[in-house]
Amino acid sequence: MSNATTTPLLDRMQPASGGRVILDAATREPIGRAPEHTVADLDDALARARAAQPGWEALGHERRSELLGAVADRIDEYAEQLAELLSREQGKPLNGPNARFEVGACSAWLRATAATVLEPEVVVDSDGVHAELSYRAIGVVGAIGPWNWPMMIAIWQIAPALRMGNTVVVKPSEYTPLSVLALLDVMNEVLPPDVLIGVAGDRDVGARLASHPGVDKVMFTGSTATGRRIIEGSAQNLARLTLELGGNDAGIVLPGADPAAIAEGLFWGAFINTGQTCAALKRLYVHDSIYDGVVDALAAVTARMPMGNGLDEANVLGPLQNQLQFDIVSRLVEDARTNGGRVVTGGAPATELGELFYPITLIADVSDGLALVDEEQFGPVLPIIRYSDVDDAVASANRLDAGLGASVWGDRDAALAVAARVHAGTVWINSHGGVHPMIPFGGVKGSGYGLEFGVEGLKAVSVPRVING
Ligand code: TXE
Repeated sequence: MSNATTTPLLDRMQPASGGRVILDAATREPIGRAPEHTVADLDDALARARAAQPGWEALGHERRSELLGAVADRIDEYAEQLAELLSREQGKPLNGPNARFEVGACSAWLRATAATVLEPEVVVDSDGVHAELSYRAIGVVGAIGPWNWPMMIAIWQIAPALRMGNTVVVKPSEYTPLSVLALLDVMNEVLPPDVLIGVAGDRDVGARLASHPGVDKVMFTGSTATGRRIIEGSAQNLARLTLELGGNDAGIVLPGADPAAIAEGLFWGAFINTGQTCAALKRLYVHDSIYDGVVDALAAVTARMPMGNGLDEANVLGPLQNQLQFDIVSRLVEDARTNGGRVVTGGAPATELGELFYPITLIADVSDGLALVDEEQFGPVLPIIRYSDVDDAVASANRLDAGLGASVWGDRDAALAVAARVHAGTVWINSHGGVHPMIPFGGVKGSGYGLEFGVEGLKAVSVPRVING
């Protein structure tokens, strides 16, 4: 199998000279160069976005929605090229809930966002008082994204912002600029000039975007450490913030749950995108009565999920995207082993597949306090912890400074009662990590603040205006 093809989309993004060489995550061969924009380029982009904003807002909701629908159609036309580029740069396979799925989510999200309406609300209408709350565009939105779901998360930030009449400057992760720039290139075949601009720079460009006086709102998905810096930056420009800072989602499997029935859901909850997902299941608490059954059932599912080069249709799991993340995963597994964790499957790099491949690794018989449990692994390893009292499992789920998602598995009524005690932005019942364009999504505690998606997501990229009288 050859993965040396280049897509026409990739060709048309190549800078005339220089640029950052981007490697294929699976083969570590160069796939192209990404432009390296500077802080001066960013200033220029923001000025252009500012100039374009009033015209975009003036088009009105209906026309903007039409255009977003046309953008979605155009993404669909390029879907296979986009998916191939994403697969090579990010590492996720074409097949499974991966690259084609991600590109499909981009157009689906655009269409759903285009169809969502944020109605004005009459808040008081009595005793001679009439007050109405409505929303209008903020202005220029800065969108700073990560490398794990680079296209989909960019769309999560862009779609509501454009829908409400803002213009957007996007700063993709330095690990995955090509995927995002290609997506923007396709979108810009439809959108008016300067409504959506990509600036592919490093952390300095990100920091400047977050604190720039020409930015009114920052949408950020990335690490908690960077999120804190963005908050500091916003002291300078008073930009409003939506911060999605990852998490350390707990899953609680209740007594009585059927291990065979839930194993595949647990597997994909933990290992979608080879574990590199913000709202993935990252620590699993299983009741003593079914502990061995759940571990065995998860191992059985793992055995039938092929990992390898993403362009091979057989594969549904890929490499880690970058060396840093590979090193984090390796370190956490070694530490768990040293501290008594039982490696059920995996446990050492899969070097036969390539430099950044790490197999699905299940580690049993561990407890809270272990680094693998307490830190976000963001990769293909899952600690499985035994509990005997549900109160202890809830306390464990809530003890960390993270609160993006969580899940409870078992009888629905019992699970709902437990879910009500879990401190997380979303608690899934008998599944983990599914998102929907109309269901608000966002974290609590160290996972950040602000909601994305649906009507709440539109409010987050708007400013309120009360008409009183
Ligand atoms: O994130 P960063 P990285 C977690 C995961 C991973 C860790 C680091 O645990 O190991 O974060 O990943 C830009 N001002 N997640 O290094 O550094 C940067 O250029 C403004 C969870 O990729 O936060 C990039 O575009 N922007 C996460 C983006 O911020 C700055 C997904 C994210 O980079 C900046 C990915 C600054 N001072 C990793 N510094 C999730 N929530 O799912 C950097 N950037």
